[in-house]
Amino acid sequence: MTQRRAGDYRILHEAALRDHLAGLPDLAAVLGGEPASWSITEVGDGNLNLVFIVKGARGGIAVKQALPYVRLVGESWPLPLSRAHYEHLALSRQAELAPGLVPALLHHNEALALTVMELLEPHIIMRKGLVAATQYPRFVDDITTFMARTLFFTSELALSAADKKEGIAAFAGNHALCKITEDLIFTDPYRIAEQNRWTAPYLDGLAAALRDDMELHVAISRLKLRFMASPEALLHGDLHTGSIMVTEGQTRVIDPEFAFYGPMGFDVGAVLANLLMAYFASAGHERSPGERRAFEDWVLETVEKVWNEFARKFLDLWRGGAVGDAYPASLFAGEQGAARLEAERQAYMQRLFADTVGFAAAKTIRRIFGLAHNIDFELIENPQRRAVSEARAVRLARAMMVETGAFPAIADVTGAAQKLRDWHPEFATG
Ligand code: SR1
Ligand code: MG
Repeated sequence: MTQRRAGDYRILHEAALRDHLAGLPDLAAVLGGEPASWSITEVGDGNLNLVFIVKGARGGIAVKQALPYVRLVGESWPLPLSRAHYEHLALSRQAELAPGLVPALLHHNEALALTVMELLEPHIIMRKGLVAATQYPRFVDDITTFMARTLFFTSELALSAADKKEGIAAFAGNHALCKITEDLIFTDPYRIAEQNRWTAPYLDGLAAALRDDMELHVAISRLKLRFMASPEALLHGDLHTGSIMVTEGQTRVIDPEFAFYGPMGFDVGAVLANLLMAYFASAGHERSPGERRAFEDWVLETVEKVWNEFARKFLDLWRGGAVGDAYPASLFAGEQGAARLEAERQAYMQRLFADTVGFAAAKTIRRIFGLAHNIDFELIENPQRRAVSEARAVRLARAMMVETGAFPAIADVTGAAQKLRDWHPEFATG
């Protein structure tokens, strides 16, 4: 990693960014026209960084700069700029492994923690589209290709032990971002923490119940340990629907600043959890009963297809060209060996599915009781209606986390979600 010299970094506001870009001929050519004519708009609505859209006479670019603190909270919560280095590294790796599914990289300045990418237009953040009940026909194929290829090809199923360890080492320094996840997802929602919040007063009882629920504390702690101690593959690390930009015909995965080597189910579970939250939030957005049913059916169908297609593609890669150091071919010779290896692949996927179910549950609970919420629920204006949607999601999540074995297949998850669609928690009926 390039050494960052103290004093090299400064936050680039509009004028400084214009000067910086004007000094980069390749980018100036993409934009076209005189630098003074470029429009520069800060559009970042994420929790951590500055994001600018810059447009010139010829074209546009997206510029992301890491701040030395958590934007959502402020300077009281410092955060290393090195996350921009890991994000750039992950984006480069993902571009090789899943071409066309991440934004093209145009420029990176390590000292400024600044990355310039192609402008994705007319793409929108998928979460916004889901709130508006938009269906995305390409999503399943694209996201499952992205996950199957980035996870498989960075695991020992495809890599030598040495290359895998080099990969782990390259991302090992991103521990401050891992720590955010360890605290905000795997710890804080289950204890009193200053930054927790929920839809009060309706969910006060549920929040208190989470803090006393020992079965849940064991389950979340097991998941936390898996997150911390299972470097299976290079994860995106924050693969929610706010990290995916879409049109009806294209999907692009953005923002891998939480990338590190972790358990594969964490990425897959993130996608499924965010679809399930879109499903439960949908009832809270309807203006007349049932008006979003077609969308809700599509979401549940998408949940099933995401797992099924991911598993199919991952297994195809494994069956087709596994040259990694795990499962040496010489140990699985002949017909009997082939059959035993295939049984082992099925067992591997079953274990990965159980991880996915658990992590999806953890990802759901953190968005309802932790610091960082999502607009799926937050944009439901009436707090009681919001709480009803959230309570349904939490009921499913608790079951998924504590009774993971009761969900052996993805249809068990969608079936349980469907049953909860019209369930009314006590605070709504009393
Ligand atoms: C303090 S950062 C809060 C959340 O924003 C990111 O998108 C991650 O999900 C993180 O947990
Ligand atoms: Mg992000």
